[in-house]
Amino acid sequence: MTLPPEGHPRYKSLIAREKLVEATDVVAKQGLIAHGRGEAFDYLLGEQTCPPAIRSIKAAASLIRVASSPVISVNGNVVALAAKEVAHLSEASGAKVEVNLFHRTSERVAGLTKMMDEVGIQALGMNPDDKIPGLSSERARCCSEGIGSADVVLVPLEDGDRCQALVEMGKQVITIDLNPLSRTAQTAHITIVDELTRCLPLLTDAIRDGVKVDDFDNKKNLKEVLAFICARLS
Ligand code: PTJ
Repeated sequence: MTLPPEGHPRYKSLIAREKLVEATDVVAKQGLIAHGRGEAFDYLLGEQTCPPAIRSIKAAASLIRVASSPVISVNGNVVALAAKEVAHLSEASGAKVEVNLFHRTSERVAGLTKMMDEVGIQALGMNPDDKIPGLSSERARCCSEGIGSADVVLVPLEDGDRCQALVEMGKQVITIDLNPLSRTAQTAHITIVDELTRCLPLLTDAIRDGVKVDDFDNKKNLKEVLAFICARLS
């Protein structure tokens, strides 16, 4: 990995790019485009966890705490950027981890499973025996002991169709997406508009602290994120 100097103003951002570029055997090429889009939105947010995101993190922690079968669905970008943070979240919450890919190949699933293995997590996904209804092709494939039977699914950096399909299956869906306008952000029950590696430790801490939230309005929260961005721009 080509390391930028530590004091570089864009240090974290450059490290994230390097991680993705280094893992191009398991990260989809489209994942690099998705990352660039995320970076643009993070710029607008000031590369910080905004107050509405803090509230959605608490709501997500509260929901995961009461879930009976929570699952963290991971894709190429998520594992390349945040395998350790996902492992910590899984340990704190008891959530299973499943590799569930948009651009699925068995080589990519095997590579990503191995990367999760290296941080101590036995991820599901290698032997899918279930399907997410309403989705065509490979991206519908999932595991019955994972996403198939989950009551709460965390889907960071998800595509809109699959998020919608999970909601239609009756699951409670939490997403992490820097774009508050994306279809996923608008469809999930709880949307954390924050950068993945920045918010996962906050979510893990909130679960460990036993945070409880009684009511949460995702549409209202998304409006607050947009208001936060607008206020920064004006
Ligand atoms: O590994 P695969 O095959 O499952 O493919 C994964 C990608 C990411 C390519 C696939 O899910 C995809 O195409 O996603 P989208 O539809 O481009 O959506 C990704 C969303 O995540 C976009 O709205 C981005 O703004 C957002 N995003 C990108 N990087 C981050 C992010 N959100 C939070 N943190 C990030 N680091």
